[in-house]
Amino acid sequence: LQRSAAAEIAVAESTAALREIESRFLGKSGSIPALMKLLGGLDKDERPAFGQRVNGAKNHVQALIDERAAGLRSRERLAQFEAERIDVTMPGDRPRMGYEHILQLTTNKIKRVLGGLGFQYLESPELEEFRYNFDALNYPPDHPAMDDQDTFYVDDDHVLRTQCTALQGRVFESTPPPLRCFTVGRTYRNEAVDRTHNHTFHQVDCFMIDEGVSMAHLKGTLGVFARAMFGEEVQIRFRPDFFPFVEPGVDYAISTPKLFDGRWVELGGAGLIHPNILERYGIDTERYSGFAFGLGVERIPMMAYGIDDLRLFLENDLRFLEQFRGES
Ligand code: FA5
Repeated sequence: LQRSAAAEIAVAESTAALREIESRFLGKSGSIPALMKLLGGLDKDERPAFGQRVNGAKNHVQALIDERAAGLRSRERLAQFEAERIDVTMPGDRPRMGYEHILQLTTNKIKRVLGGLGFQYLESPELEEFRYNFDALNYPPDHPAMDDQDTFYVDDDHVLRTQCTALQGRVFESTPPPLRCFTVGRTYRNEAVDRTHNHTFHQVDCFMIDEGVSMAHLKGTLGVFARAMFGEEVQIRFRPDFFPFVEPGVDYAISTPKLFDGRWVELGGAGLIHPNILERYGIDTERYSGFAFGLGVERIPMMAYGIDDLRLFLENDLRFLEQFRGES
């Protein structure tokens, strides 16, 4: 019995196998305790010698098991260490880091530049009341821009704003001049989509009302703005244009020698705020005048990076967007 136990213990390959052997030989109903039970049936004088031998076998087997167990444990621990070994020299998996969208970067820059010129940034709703988008801005009742060919109507009184200029009435009705404010955000127009027009795009809209504000202030402000956005060599051209909310009205284009062969690209519209609007909000036109300008945000990175299709900005194709990783 002792020998067969020893043989089994010697080849036990795991702690679990050893435990099984232990219970078979030494456990409650194992073969060595079973021998002990025979003791009662023996002659009195045979008992001590038998008992001693069985005990001796029990201790011997227990010792073999303990010894083997210690060996197996250290082997198993080594195997576990090996399996869990970490190679600290392996290159790590970098977490995928997000980065700001090019339109967000442009918006941040616009905010820095206009904020630096003393203009206050204000939020204004994308789902806008018809009256702020049109009536407050001196549109006559039959103006074609109000046509649902051009404007997304949500109901009779609400539209998706077609221009960020809708901010003006909201400010004028609540805050007296002097004012210097701007907003940046999404605008929507129901128009045919092509490389330079989308149904959803972004605008900056900025205005200032104070004593003695003239076209010179407008040109000066737009000049600083354009140089901050496109660099020192940018040129700006103003031409007369019509918007119901300015008088006189202009559109302005920029040209830089680096891009589009120096061709003029229209950025937006501007002018002096129409006296009708100032009067409507009780602003004294003898004392105050103001300028306003608005422009397409997409036009800025288009010009700065030479992008010829503005639909790319909203398609979320990472091959396009990743090119602006790390820009500021
Ligand atoms: C306006 O929206 C006027 N609110 C601008 C303004 C503000 C004039 C203050 C005077 C005083 P306009 O419709 O031209 O004007 O649009 C201004 C600019 O937005 C355009 O020059 C262009 O850069 C951009 N834009 C207009 N429509 C789209 C479009 N569908 N997709 C992309 N950009 C557009």
